[in-house]
Amino acid sequence: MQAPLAHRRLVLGRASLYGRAMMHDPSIAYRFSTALVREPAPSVVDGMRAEDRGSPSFDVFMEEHLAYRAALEEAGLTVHVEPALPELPDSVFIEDPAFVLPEGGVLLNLSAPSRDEEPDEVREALSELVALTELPEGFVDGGDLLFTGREVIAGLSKRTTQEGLDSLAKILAGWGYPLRPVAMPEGLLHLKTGSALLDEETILAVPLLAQSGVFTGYNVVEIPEGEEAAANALRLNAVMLIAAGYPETAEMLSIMGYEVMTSPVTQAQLLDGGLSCMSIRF
Ligand code: CIR
Repeated sequence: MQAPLAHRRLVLGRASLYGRAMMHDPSIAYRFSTALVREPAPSVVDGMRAEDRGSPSFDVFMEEHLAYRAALEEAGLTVHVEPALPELPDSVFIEDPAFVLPEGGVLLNLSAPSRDEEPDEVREALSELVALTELPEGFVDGGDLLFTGREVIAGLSKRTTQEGLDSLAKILAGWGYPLRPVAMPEGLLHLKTGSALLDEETILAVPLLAQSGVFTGYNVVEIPEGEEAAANALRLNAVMLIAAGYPETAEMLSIMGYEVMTSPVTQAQLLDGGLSCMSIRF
């Protein structure tokens, strides 16, 4: 998709697919039929956060979760809802314990001790929907994995280890996808806290990540200053779903030709979460 002149300055590098051997149709990275989500439990108010800006309200979290599920459906996905797990406060962030590609899914290992039982809890539901394998060693959070259709860009965050990425790379190699580990700047929990796929050649990112060079080979669209939280977004079929409350980002993407939908995630944001973290899409 060609950016209009007003937004060309936001495009830092141009991707060229010329000459690249393509084994897969890269639009598989945003064509989805199914999502798995987990209801928040009342214990979500005790979820982890890097900085305490107040605890979420369970009632408002639930309302926003319902709106999120409706948005996924409106974007064309069938939503499977897993029951709340009161003993695991962060389990609503179901993206982290598993990673699913068109070829199958991988149950990951979470390094945060309060979250280490979450992969076990998604095993059953996910194995009914996709062929599932397990990460043999190391730690990887799903929030650090950005699938672009031709490769997986993987953030070496405080939660994700090189050992984990090495063992994930072996699984992905069997499916024909290279894994590219990238260093993460300070201040971002996960790679997808600060970036999202817009299309197979284009990534939306906070300036910190956009300017760090981790997205070499892609067009990079920078989030407007002050709206950094809008980078935790989701391309879902024809729709770009962004968090409500970021008008400059919404306008920029609309002008670029994307069909923008919004959904509020104010309570998830208090726990360093957002749109991407609350579902597994495939
Ligand atoms: C955590 O710290 O693990 C949760 N409070 C937030 C997880 C967000 N997940 C994501 O970005 N994929």
